[in-house]
Amino acid sequence: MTYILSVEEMKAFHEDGFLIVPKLINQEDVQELLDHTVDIMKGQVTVPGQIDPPPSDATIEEIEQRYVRIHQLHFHLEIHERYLLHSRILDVLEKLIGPDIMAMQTMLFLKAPEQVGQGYHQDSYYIPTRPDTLCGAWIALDDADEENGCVWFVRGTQYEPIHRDAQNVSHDDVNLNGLGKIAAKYTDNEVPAVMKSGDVAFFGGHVIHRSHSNESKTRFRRAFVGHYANARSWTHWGAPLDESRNSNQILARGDTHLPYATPKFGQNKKRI
Ligand SMILES: O=C(O)CCC(=O)C(=O)O
Repeated sequence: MTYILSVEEMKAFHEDGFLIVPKLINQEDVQELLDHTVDIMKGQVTVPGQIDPPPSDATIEEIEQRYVRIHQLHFHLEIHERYLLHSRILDVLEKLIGPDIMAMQTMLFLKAPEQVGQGYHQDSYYIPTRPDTLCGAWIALDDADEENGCVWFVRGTQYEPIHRDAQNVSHDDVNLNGLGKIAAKYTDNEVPAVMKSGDVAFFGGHVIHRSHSNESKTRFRRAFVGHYANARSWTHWGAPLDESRNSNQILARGDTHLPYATPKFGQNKKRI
């Protein structure tokens, strides 16, 4: 079913810099991705150079602590490509960044009990696009809250420039992280993205955000994150230097005058 974004939701995204769409992904889909994530955590899925089999004598706890997050598995795993291109995510993005959408990055967060968070950062610092149309889509696979290390967004920072001169971005010590001073200008505007599994948070590339460590002793905080931009923005990000702009980015919807990649697995597989 196509998701139709309401005027209120559009307004909230522009006013706050982020938008949480409740229940965008149905429980059957969330469960499929969660089951696969459990297989990854147990070492039942391996990707050479990225996910290695655990040592044969590793305990469950040791296995769970091996990875906090894993990047770009959609280049290797059909299921990750499929969720990167999930039609309900694209329905929302179409309204937020335009009908021509390129899919750029996936991250799978595992965040077992006591695993670390990530300090203040702006995603467009890492993934530049011109014009800057970057947008993240953060799918909660588990319920996420303050205890298990949900993401915190600083409202209003979508109008900040990308602070390229800030030191130690992503450092979790707010006094060392150069964006700490910028975030401090927005007192009371930092909000926890408390979400249920299947909810999706969309956030622009300039929005300052962070997450704290998982303080729970028993609960995971798993999430699947895609990063997207308008397919008519250009980028050298993620492409070998000798290749043309955008050549590594998948055209997820619409059209573009720029080069693009096609899905590796998607054409003949179940589309969602
Ligand atoms: O999930 C987290 O802990 C951080 C997420 C994040 O920074 C991102 O998706 O850009």
